[in-house]
Amino acid sequence: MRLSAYFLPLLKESPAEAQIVSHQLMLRAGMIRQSSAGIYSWLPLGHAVLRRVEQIVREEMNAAGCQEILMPAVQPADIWQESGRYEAYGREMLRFEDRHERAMLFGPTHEEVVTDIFRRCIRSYRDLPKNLYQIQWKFRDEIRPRFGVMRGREFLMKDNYSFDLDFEGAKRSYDNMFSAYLRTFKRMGLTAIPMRAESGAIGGSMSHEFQILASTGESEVFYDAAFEELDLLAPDLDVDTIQRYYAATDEQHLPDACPLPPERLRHGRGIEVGHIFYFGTKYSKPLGAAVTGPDGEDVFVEMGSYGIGVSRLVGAIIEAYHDDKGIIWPESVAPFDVALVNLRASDTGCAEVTGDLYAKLKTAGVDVLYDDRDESPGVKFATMDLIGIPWQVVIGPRGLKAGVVELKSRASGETEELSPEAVVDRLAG
Ligand code: P5A
Repeated sequence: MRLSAYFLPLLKESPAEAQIVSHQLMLRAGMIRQSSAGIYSWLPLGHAVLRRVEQIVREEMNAAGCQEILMPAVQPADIWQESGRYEAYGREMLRFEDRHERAMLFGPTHEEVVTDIFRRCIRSYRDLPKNLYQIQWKFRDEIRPRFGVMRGREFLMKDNYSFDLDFEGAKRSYDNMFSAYLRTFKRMGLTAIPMRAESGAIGGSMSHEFQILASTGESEVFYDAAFEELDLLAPDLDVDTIQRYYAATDEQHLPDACPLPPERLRHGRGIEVGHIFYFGTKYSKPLGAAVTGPDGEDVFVEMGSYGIGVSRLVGAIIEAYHDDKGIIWPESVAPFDVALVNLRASDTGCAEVTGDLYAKLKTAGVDVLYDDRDESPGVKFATMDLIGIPWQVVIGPRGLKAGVVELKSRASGETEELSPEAVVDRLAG
């Protein structure tokens, strides 16, 4: 992509309404624009990151044995009346009527819809277990939408739902999701600590939130100092062991009942990027989602639901990866792999080498943003540092005399001089 043609509306100043760094940087870097309170448009740069985050989530869900579906954003009220949540959900639910005066709503979550699908399609225990997921926009009319995409009213969630015959199966599904979440966040460069949590409006008896530690996080968290050393993906560390380490959000943490000695208890703030629930038959019973069991008797299915805040993650990653110049994308979610910075667009030699590099990198499947604008080096560096592409290739007349260009890492700031051919080999390798 040539920067001269790219839709990238950068802002020089941090907008006054943005209180935390990720929100400021997303606006300044032209990733999002607010449409109304808590509702955003995703512009090309932001959209590219959102899609990459979504794709990692999708791959990990598929690898964990889940199947992708897509349920409607707009739902009928009657299934919520059946589950008993229609009144209970309160004003966070956006409710409206269609032209036939049927009560409808914009889905804040999908337990009812998926249970309705299940009860109409599955009859026998032989069809279990099942685990269905979607990546779909939700709407929650939050009292206080804030921090940009972190607490939006419209937001993108990956939600999945497991169906099992009994508690043992449901716990296996829960633990399977628990591990999949640790892997998913790790691939984005994030360490998420699983914490015992309240199950709130979703309900149920077992629940973990996945929290990224960050001073700007909305959750107050308490956890064992051991988490600072633990490799949560170590092959010899099983889910039960991780679940035995103490970590809890403030609603669950009772200072008097905390099993940790004071010197091992850490207290901080976190960003909740995922939340998983086991709730047994809370929805299957009222909605009548039963299968015929091995002995011929009907059994209400045991369910759990599992959510990842896909759009929130984009903000959370920036909270974890930035400096005073801008964003520093982990390679796994970066909107482009590499930026080409031509220091002298008017110099035919520089333009030729940059154009050639651009073509070769693209052919090799590398995603390139080519700054072909006629701007000063200072403006070009500031742009690339702000938007955070992991690698910058700087092409200037002085280097070209010696046959080299500069390869710079956004994260470490380290530079290396290489021939243009070597740059292609390195980045395409
Ligand atoms: C689990 C999947 C649920 O809704 N039902 C389906 C369950 N859980 S949850 O905790 O309420 O939400 C899951 C994740 O969605 C993100 N999230 C939000 N992101 C941005 N803005 C919001 N207003 C918002 N609300 C929830 C969080 O990451 C949460 O963990």
